[in-house]
Amino acid sequence: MQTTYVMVKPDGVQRGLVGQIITRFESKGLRLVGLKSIIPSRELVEAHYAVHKERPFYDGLVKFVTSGPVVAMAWTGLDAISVSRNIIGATNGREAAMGTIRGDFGMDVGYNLIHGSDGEETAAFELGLWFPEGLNNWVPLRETWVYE
Ligand code: D4T
Repeated sequence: MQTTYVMVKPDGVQRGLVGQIITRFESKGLRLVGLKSIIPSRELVEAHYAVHKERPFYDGLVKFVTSGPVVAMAWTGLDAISVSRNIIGATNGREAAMGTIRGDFGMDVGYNLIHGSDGEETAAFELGLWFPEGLNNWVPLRETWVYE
């Protein structure tokens, strides 16, 4: 089992897509182990996107993600990291496959609605950053019918 960090960005919250986005992860069979709505500090977002510090879009990205509430989530499941990346879709909404969140709802690279960890190390780092209080340890009864 893996746990991944997923975040609805300010554009997804402002556009009222939080419910539809959560539904996709929930109905796929992933287990929700952390959820909160926060307006993140600049410090937190800078740490989250530290790998992009030298990229030309970094300053705009930090400004965007600190501009309003985000919905921070942690989802657990078998291969949860790649499964979540598939649910999310390619970075640019105009190129993302239909049926993915970005493909169905997005038109832009910057305003791309949602973030998902891209590997096990990143997931561990991001979960520690956004959920220092820890995650809920539980197994939903329905999981009996999710995995054979
Ligand atoms: P995240 O990290 O938000 O899940 O997105 P991706 O994993 O799909 O994409 P990424 O790491 O390449 O980019 C991180 C973040 O930066 C924004 N961005 C990216 C941007 O504003 N302009 C750009 O040209 C690129 C490449 C979007 C996602």
